[in-house]
Amino acid sequence: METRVVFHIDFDYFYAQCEETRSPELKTKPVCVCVFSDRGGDSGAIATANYAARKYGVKSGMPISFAKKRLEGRNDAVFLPVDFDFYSEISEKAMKIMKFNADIFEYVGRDEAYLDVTKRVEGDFKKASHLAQQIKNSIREKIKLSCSIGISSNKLISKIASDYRKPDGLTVVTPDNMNEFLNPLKIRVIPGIGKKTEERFSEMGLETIQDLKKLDVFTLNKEFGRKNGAYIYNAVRGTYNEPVKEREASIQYSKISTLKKDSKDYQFLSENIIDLCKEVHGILLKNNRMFKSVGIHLIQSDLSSKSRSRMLKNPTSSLEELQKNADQLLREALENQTITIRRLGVKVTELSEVQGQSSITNYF
Ligand code: DGT
Ligand code: CA
Ligand code: CA
Repeated sequence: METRVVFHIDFDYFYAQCEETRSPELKTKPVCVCVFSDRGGDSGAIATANYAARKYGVKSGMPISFAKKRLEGRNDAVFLPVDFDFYSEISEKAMKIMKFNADIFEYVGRDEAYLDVTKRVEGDFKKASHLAQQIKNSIREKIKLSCSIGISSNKLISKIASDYRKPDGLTVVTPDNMNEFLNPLKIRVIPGIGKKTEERFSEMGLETIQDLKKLDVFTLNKEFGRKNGAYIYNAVRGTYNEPVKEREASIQYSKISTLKKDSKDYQFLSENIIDLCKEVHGILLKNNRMFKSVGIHLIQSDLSSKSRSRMLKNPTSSLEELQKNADQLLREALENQTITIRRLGVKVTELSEVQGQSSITNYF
């Protein structure tokens, strides 16, 4: 089989770095990007933090109040609310540069993607490393963003490699030095292996990838099930062979709002859903898009949430269609509803461009 050359590209401290691009004075300060819950005050969690804040132990997922404690000594620390629209805008621009430089481009999420570049570098890892450097330079110049890139012959090792040196890293793992690279790494670097699995291996006296190679596929299957067993078996040997698959970012438009009062009254909630649909529809119009999937999101008074979505037969840009579907989803979601709802959201996905100016008017 031909050796592939695969990049995994991951933006460094993404949300926080986006904030730095629009306010460069933040660069020297600890920056925490927060998902504030609407309880007010400091309730909510840290989405991510820049490296200045990480030095104090601030981590993704940590309660905002914890992060504030850790940064108590730094009166220049900054806590900003998330601005997903802005991060998506930046992501879209950076993804364009990547796509332009790939034979096959696979979008993974706002801040990461896989690129198969085998053809354009003719299977040569030296050329690949040059190309990666060019991509990094281009993203830095045009978007003021740093990223880390891992290069190897398969997606999994590239992902591990992009995380190996951060921020602004470039790690090349050729087929010849693959084992040398993998062997000493902690088991936890394998994507999908969480704390629990790591602990189980640790109880068996296994800490590194080299240790894991002692287990045959039957033992792994018995311990973790066939699918996971095979995954781990191949992962540690560099024989995980999922190809890079063409995939574009799936854009979605959504609006969410906090209700004037917590309620489980259908009539009241329905009026709110209808208004949210109007707002979402405004965004669709502005972007000249049709949708094929509608979803609603209910955040209940205890902050737990419920979602419902449905796929339509055909793409449409009709407001009436949007409202009808969102309203039906609301009815479904409210069956046997016991606690009240605090926030409501509507989203549309599976978007496509409205072809031609005439068709957009036809839809109304
Ligand atoms: P790094 O390690 O330099 O790649 O840092 P990030 O922040 O880019 O981390 P990554 O790649 O794991 O995640 C990308 C973005 O996803 C990050 O900027 C914010 C968001 N995110 C990650 N973990 C969490 C989390 O626990 N909660 C929330 N709300 N967002 C998160
Ligand atoms: Ca990242
Ligand atoms: Ca990431």
